Amino acid sequence: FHLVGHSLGGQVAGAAGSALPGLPRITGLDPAAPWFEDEDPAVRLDPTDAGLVDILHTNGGPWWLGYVGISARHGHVDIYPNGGVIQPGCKKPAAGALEAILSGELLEVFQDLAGCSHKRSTVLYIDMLKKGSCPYIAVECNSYEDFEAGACSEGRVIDLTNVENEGFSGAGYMDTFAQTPYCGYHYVVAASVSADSSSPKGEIKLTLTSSKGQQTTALLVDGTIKAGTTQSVTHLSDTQLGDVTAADVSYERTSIMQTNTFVIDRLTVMSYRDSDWWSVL
Ligand SMILES: [Ca+2]
Repeated sequence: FHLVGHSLGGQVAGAAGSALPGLPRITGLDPAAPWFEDEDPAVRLDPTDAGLVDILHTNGGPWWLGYVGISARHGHVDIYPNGGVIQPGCKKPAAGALEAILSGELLEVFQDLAGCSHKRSTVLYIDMLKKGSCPYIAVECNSYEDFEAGACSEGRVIDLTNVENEGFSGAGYMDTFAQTPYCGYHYVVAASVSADSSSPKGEIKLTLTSSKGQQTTALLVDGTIKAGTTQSVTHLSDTQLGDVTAADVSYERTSIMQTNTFVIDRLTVMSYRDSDWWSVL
């Protein structure tokens, strides 16, 4: 048996598991937080409820601010798509509340708010079961911020369509798109900015072209471009790149008072999935 439960159902699956010794697996899809988070493991989903407890967190946060799911790790495997709080294409509760008041469409907006990020866990899970054209992987990392900054390029890569055979225990992070196909190809893009550059403020985008002609545009920096450092980012591409052979740099400065010369000495692109490195000088 493999129990899969969404929201309150995730907590119910935990209760069922604690009453059924030997249950092999429970998958919790954004298990509900109100009245469960920080409570005793006996009354909530926890790793003792099944041989493998894996959780997708998609709307974790304080329930009094409108979030529905638990954000803390409560399983053997805890996966945080897009950081696990707000999903792409969904609104933050506070911003949505303002919109609801302004538009007068309170009921519609609140229904959308309560559901969008929270329900995304079920949408993603069903998509994973279908094993479609793009990979569902997550990367072991200490935090979503580190993952986004490309700091976990050596973290373990977990195949989410095969969690039961991965033997992994810990927290994993991934990005998705706002609509189907949600999954994509994760890359670390890292650029060494020469020490004799200025450190201007602005936005750097890199359009990478592979030898087979695929292209993707990564936002490398949005803020201060730090001279003498390596700027890195995790980028989700909708196409699988082959060898990256060219990179077009676009720079939009946000401060007119500063000099804005910077030199990228070295650019590397790594696929999390294949762990192969390519260099573009
Ligand atoms: Ca329990």
